Amino acid sequence: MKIVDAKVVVTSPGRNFVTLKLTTDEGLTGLGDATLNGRELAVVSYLADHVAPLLTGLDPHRIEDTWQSLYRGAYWRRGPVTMAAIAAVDVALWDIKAKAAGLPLYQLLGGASRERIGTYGHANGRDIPELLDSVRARLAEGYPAVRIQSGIPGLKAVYGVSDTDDTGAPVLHQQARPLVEDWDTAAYLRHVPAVFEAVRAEFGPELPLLHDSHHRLTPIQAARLGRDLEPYRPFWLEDCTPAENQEALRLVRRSTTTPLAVGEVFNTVYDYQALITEQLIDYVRSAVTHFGGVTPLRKLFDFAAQYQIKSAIHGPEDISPVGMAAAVHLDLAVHNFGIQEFSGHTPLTDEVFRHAYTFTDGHLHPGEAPGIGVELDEELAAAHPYAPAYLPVNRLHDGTVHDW
Ligand code: CS2
Ligand code: MG
Repeated sequence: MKIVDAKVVVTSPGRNFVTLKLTTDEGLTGLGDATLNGRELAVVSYLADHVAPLLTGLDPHRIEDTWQSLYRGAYWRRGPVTMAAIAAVDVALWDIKAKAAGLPLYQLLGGASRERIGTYGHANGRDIPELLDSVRARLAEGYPAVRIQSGIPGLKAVYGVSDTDDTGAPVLHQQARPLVEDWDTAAYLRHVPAVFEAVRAEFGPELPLLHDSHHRLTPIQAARLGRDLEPYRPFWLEDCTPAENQEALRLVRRSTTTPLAVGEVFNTVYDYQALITEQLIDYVRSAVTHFGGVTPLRKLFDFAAQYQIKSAIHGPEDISPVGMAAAVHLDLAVHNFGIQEFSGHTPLTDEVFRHAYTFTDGHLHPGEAPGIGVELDEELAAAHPYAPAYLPVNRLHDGTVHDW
C-alpha cells in the first residue's frame, strides 16, 4: 500500500480545526488532528508546504519509521507547531493501519483494559451560586467528576469563566485582537479555598473535584494553594506554575499532598523527564494532538506507569473530534489510565466530524468502527471556512502582562 494524497482541511464550524487527510492507492483514508488553537495556520503551512510532499509514495504501515524521519529529519525538533503536524500524520497512519486490519484502533494498542472511560466536565460560575448551578448541570449530564472554576471578587474576566456561557460551553472571541482578562493572585488565593468549601458543603465529600490554575502561580504561591485545598481533598490541582520550569514543582511537591496534574502545553517526553523520574506529579496531561500523536503518547504513558503516574489526556473543545477519538482509543487500552477531560463539541462540529465514540452516563467509549472511527464531511467543512480567533491575554491591575 502507498500514500497517494495528503490534504490539509481547515474548517471553522464555530471554532477552527485543522485536519490532515491521507489517502492510499487502495482507497483507504486516514484522518489526523493538527489543531493548534490561535496559531492554526502555522501548522497548516508546516503540513502542506513541508510534510505533505514527503508523504506521497510512502508505505502507510511504517508508522514508527515515518514518525522518526519527520522528527529527526527536520533537525529543528519539538515545539507545538512541529509536534502538532507530526501528530496529525501519526494518527492518520494509525487510522489507516487499523482500517486495513478491520479493527478499531484500541485493538492494535493491546485491546481494552477497561469497559468504559471515566471523564470530568467543566463547571464554571461568575460567582459561587452560579458555580453550584453549573456543577448541578454537569452532574445531571452524568459526569462522575467536575472541574470547578469560579470568578474572583474584584476581577472582571478570568480564565475558564469569562469565556464560557451559563451551560459551560465556550464563547468564542473570533476577533482581530485577543480578549484582555485581568488578574490578582492574592485575591485568587483568598477565594479558591472558599470555592472548594462551598462546593463540598453542597455536594458532599465523594464527588471528585478538579481545579486548573492555568500556569499563573509562583512555586511558593502554588505550595500555599495546594496546602489550603488539602482539607477539601481535590482530585488534582492542574498547571499550578508556568510549564517551562520543571524545577518549580519540586518546591510545590515538598509542600503539599494535593495531587498535581501537568502537561497540556508539553510536546515531548523531554518536557516531563524530571517530573516523572522525581515523581513530582500524579497525572500527565498531554493531548495526542500536541504531543506528536498516539505513538509517543503511548510511550510517555508506559514511562509514567513505572512511577505510578497516570494518564489524563487534555480534552478541551479545541481538540477536534479526530484528536478526541485517538485519545479515547488510547484511554481504553493503556493500563495506567487516570481520567479523560471531555467537554464535547457543538452539534455542528459533530456533524462535520461524524464519530463512532459515544458519551453515555459520563463515560466515553471509542466504539467498534475500524480505525479511529471518524468521518470528515468535506462539503460541510468547506461551508465553514477559517475565521481568525485569538486566545486571551491577561494583565495585572497595573497593566503588566501575566500568564492567563
Ligand atoms: C485547558 C484548556 O482544558 C484545559 O484544561 O487549560 O482550556 C486550554 O486553555 C485550551 O486548550 C487552550 O487552547
Ligand atoms: Mg488546563
